[in-house]
Amino acid sequence: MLVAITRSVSPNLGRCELEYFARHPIDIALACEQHRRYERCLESLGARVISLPAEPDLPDSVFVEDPAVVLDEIAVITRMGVESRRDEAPTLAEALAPFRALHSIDAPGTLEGGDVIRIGRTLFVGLSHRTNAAGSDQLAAHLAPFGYNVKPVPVSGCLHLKSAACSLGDDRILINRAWVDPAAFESFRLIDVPADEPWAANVLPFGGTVLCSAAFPATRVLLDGAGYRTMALDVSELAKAEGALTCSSLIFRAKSPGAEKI
Ligand code: CIR
Repeated sequence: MLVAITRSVSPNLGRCELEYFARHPIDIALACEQHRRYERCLESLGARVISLPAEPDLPDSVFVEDPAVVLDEIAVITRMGVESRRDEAPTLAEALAPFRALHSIDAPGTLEGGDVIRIGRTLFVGLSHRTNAAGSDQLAAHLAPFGYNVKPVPVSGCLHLKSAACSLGDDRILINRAWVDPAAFESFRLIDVPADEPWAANVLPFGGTVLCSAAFPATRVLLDGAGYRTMALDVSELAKAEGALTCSSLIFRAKSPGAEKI
């Protein structure tokens, strides 16, 4: 059974962190509706959605991808690059504890899940404003006993590595080469986002479908043409907070902690 942990939109999402976007008013009721549709979509594709209650004092807490990295064997609770988001971790750790043994990233390390792309036993870790080399090294140390290989990848011009590139669930990667050196992904086939949709690389392959943002129709056409089954979701309000498709869920296979084999 695949589990997707999500968290309802904070009524204070309008006070979110922003790195690259100008602040625009966010329609909270619409953001909640879009988020519920996202959850229903994951359910329809086969996930058991565990929806955590909203955290009014934590504006960015809907973006549950960032405070944790969940592997088949363990989960690593991250130390986020911005102070305002660090209190998101404890309740997420509580939600993950029934499923995985928990490890953590500690100071001076910083790491956000949006900077981590896992493909098989390789984790590409974006070195961004939010994730530093110490965070990446700590992640590598936690995961080495399980046979994972961590490859740090410099990212510039966008929030996270997953703003610049995402796995399409096979041997292909959707990428904006302006923000990440494609040499990092030399053993993969690359699909470039259309020039007029630079923020479109953040897509979520799940349940045989690639979830795309409705704001990027040319990217969807491109992926349809490449043979993917796609589905467009309107995430306009979460996008104003610099969120996209991967950031609002933590998806993993259900399993009790302690069941892992080294
Ligand atoms: C932030 O700046 O942390 C949030 N406003 C957006 C986080 C989006 N996270 C993600 O794409 N993984």
